[in-house]
Amino acid sequence: MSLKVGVIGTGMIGQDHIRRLTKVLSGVEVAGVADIDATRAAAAAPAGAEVFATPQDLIRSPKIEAVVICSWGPAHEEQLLDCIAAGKPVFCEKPLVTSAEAARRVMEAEVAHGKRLVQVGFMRRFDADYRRLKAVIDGGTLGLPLMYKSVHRNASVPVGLYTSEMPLNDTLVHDADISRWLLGDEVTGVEVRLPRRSRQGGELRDPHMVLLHMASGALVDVEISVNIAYGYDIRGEVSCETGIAALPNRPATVITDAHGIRQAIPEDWRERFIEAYDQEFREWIVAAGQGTATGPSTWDGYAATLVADAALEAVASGQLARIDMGDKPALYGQALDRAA
Ligand code: NAD
Ligand code: ISE
Repeated sequence: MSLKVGVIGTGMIGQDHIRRLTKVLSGVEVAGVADIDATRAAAAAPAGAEVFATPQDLIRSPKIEAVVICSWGPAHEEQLLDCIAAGKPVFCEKPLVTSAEAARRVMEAEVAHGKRLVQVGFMRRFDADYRRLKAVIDGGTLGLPLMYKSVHRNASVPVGLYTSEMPLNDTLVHDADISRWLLGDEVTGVEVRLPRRSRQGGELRDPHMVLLHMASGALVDVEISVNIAYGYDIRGEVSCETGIAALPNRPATVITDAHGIRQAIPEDWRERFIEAYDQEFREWIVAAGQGTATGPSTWDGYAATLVADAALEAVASGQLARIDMGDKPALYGQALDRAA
């Protein structure tokens, strides 16, 4: 039996997820699509899939058992609330929503429903290199993690569509989530420093140097560069009490020619995280088939939203912006170990 899925938002990542749901993964079928751009939805619809007039029609259709949201961040709240009201498991691309209040509304609805329905698209947690790195930290052989360095470089971002807030409320959310997950910790404060502006992005505020203060006292420094030109470069290194654990360089064919000896760098997130996206959907399909969700939760999406809000506040004030997450609903499990 295949899980019948409806995809909302058929832009860049929506099309890539439709490709993996139809051509790569098994046990799933894209039975419907919807987009405010009906022409784009029709062009992206796989053979046999219904093109729904609105996301609400798709969510409520008896043909659709589970939903994948790939629309713009500001549209996520309403679509998530509709999925929860319909009792349908939903995979929602990051950011979960675009304000802390919206995240709390989604959490309240899911808690009232009584069982997890939402998985957030923090795909790094499904990447084999990050999983091996976490296993080393959790194994404890290097002692406690003290500092983490997260480097997040994009070759370029869409001109005009990607604004100066987005390095913090669209891109940093991945580093915030992976830091919490890797270190088993919570973010309690954020500082941001603005280095010399890159001329690559015109007026765009880029790059950013972000410092996350963790509840354990560990510190995370994050470089966000979104117009670095040479490629999509993601790095991570954890400094512990008696050693260092780092992500490896991605294996790539070594080319030797008149320009020297070199290895290709991924162009963008689609290439760098291709296996991680596949794996996050494998695990989602299993959970959704059982009427629930696994992996990054609404609570995790809320945490990343608070970090984004605090980072924007820190840019404006030049000061440390503090975060108070409030109590964690029992639905989302115990407080993180090292966050106590
Ligand atoms: P995009 O602009 O290429 O596509 C977004 C699509 O959503 C468009 O086709 C647009 O018409 C549609 N849309 C907007 N509002 C809608 C609404 N109310 N109802 C239905 N459709 C609507 O953007 P994208 O790059 O595909 O990003 C989509 C989402 O995925 C964003 O939240 C983004 O942050 C996230 N994303 C995640 C990753 C990742 O690595 N996990 C990578 C890229 C994008
Ligand atoms: C994009 O939306 C993503 O989520 C990518 O993973 C990230 O690297 C990029 O900066 C975002 O704009």
